[in-house]
Amino acid sequence: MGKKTDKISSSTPSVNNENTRTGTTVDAIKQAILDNLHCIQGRVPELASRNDWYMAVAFSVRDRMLDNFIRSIKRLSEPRIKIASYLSAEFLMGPHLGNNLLCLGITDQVREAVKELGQDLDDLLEQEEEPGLGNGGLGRLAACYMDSLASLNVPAIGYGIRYEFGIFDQEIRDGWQTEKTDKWLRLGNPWEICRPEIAYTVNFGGLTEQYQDDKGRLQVRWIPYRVVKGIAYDTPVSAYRDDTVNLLRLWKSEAIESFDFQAFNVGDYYKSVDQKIISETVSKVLYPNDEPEIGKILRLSQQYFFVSCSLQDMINIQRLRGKSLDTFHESFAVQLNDTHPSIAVAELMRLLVDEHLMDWDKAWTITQRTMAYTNHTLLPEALEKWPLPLFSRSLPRHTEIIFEINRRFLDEVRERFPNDDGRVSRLSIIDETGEKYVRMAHLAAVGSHHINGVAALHSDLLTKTVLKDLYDMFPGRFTNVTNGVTPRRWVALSNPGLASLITRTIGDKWIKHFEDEIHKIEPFVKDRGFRQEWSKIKRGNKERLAALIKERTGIEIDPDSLFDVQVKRIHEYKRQHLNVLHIITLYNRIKKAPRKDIVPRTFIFGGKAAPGYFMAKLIIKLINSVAEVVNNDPDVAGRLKVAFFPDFNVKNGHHVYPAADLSEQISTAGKEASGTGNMKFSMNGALTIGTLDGANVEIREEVGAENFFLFGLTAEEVLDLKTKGYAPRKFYESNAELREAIDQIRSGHFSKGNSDLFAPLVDNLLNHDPFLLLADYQSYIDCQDRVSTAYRDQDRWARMSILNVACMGKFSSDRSIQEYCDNIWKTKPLKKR
Ligand code: F58
Repeated sequence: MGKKTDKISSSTPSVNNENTRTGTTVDAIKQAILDNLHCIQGRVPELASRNDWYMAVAFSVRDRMLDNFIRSIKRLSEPRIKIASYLSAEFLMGPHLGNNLLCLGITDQVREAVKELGQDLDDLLEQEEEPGLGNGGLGRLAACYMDSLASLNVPAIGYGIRYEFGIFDQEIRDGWQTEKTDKWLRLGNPWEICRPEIAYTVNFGGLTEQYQDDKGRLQVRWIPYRVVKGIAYDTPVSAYRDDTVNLLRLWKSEAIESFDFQAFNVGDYYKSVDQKIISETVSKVLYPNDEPEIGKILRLSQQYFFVSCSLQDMINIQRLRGKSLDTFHESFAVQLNDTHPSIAVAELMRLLVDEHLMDWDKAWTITQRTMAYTNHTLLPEALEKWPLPLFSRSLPRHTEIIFEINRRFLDEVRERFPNDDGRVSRLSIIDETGEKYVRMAHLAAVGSHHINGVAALHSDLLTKTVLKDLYDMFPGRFTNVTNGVTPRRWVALSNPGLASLITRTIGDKWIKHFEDEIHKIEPFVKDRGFRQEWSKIKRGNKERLAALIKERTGIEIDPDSLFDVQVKRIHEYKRQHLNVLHIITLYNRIKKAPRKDIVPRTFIFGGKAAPGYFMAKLIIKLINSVAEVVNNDPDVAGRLKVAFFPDFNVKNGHHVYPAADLSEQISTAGKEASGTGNMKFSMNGALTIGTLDGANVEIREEVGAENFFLFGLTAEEVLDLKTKGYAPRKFYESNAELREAIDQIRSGHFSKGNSDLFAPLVDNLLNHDPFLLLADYQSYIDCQDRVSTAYRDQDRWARMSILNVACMGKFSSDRSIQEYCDNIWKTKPLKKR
């Protein structure tokens, strides 16, 4: 590393000091770290803890982002720039330090500087507690999109909630999941900037009343029962080797002072403290469920809280631009990440009509031109709806507004489809078929100019199933944007070995222009040396994962075995238990023919279950129970191993995806909206075994049928089978291997003779099997046999692996974001200054 010594002028005030705040030589960075250790952590090196060093390094890196951050924020107030506002209740950003070093291009210098200070950069990277402000795919997608927005120089703000406690930490005790609160802020968060002066008030409860304004017009005033304040916390999100540093603005809830004073003045000190606690509760904790929980008033408060703060913030930016609210939709493209922020439709109406006295029709046009809605699910039970009584108690004014939106909307429906009361009732934003509910997907769809699914199959099925009536009403609004993931974090950062080989082979443009560049490695599939190097890198990644699994679980795994990996939330539709049936089948085959030559496999699972999702937790217990039997049976030693990697999160994902040989994408066709883990695996050279579900369909199209292990019923066949009447027991009775596996689970073979433990799982499979495991079992097993055969030919496997990566260009989130910009937001990248 070149160690140019930039002279430090003693007369330069430190804030403007080129060297310590912005310099990128090893010496400048070293000095910066020491300064921050001294000035921010208040420590001398001899007494500094690892966290002190981590903080000092993180602040030094952040310092180097600030010039561009400040410049990018300033540009947000330029009148003609259209800002993409990504509203999401979840942002699963993952650890920042490594990614920011990568974006700034200073990893080597910082590594050296840290080394000269007696520290190890990898230890400090490990020290970072990741902000787990999301549950899974949806939150991680938002993070990949923030990365791409910055790298494409699109002016953008991500708006969300600064949960004090993110997704719980998972521990495995006696094979069961236990949850521990995620105290991610405990040691401080060096990446955020708190901005107490950027604060908005948010009302809850109370009632509304009419009044006449000074022009004699009838207006509505909301008199709330409670008022809380939202404070902005800003995190910079940097482009890869470019100037844009966008803004992730998360809101923390606090008490408003006036409430304290009110109570204090009448002497009720405790009541004022109560108020503070209640107010702070709003942003306290992320709901850890992967399906919406009906009737949780706090969840509705969270949604309204962050949406209201965000829209008020946008209106404030519009004011700073000196522009009228009449052109709000020209300044902002608001994307609703699922229905969680869909109250934005009613809130923007309220702000425009009640607070800014705009007339209804104009406000509605602006609202519709501003909002767009992304749907992420096909499970009808996952479509969000709020019980009307609860909703109207919290948001009385929004209820009125929604009723008025609905009244006008249903008039349109009646006009388009006369004498079709069934349709009117199905389309109504208010579900009145029994207990009354507010249907959030309907609110979002009615108030948006575009509605998109997240993979081609998903977008198509939406128009035929859960959103069919809305599609019939607004066919022109529906579109598809297939998800993508960022190649920066998911290849360049997490798989440095592979990244370096690719760069040595085709140059480094692939990191920024993945879609156009990555296919250039394809010709090298013919190069034996390249293939060997490719395999060597995978082998190294597998060794490192093996060491980590040993450290975390005590389980020893063989890096020469096929690493067969399924990491994702635990859910019945994702069918981790189908994977388990395959493990048991292989186990039984070996037991029957101990000398049989089989391809050694290591099955690796990871993922969290919603704390209240009994069946998902039982599946975790099943995996661990089968693991215990298989891993300790001398007959299968050296051939089968099963490991459950605890606490799967972004940070752990960095180690898992690059080490996989086989990626399990085995959901029931028609249930997984897209999947994004499937893309991360494939980008890292794992082959996929999967159904024709979500983005698997498009991955297979890209990599070619011959490089993808396909099995199972299609979405259409699934529907067909269910309509005709599905009898899982028939499959059980007619398939000896399947019967044996299920009987073993039932009899207690994997649970020390306890035949009660897995009874709910087995009963469900035999009597209902809503996700068709038994119907797909044989097809899956046969496909897995083909996988094993293919793996025997390591050279062929390497070819397939290379082709997988070469064909992944489409699945860069840069491509997805470009489509959002071109087709939905009509935003343009910032022009260079
Ligand atoms: C996921 N949804 C989809 N929801 O399941 C997955 O197929 C898709 O790839 C991904 O979105 C991105 O589009 C998902 O992760 C949640 O976690 C919600 C959290 C809040 C409650 C409802 C589920």
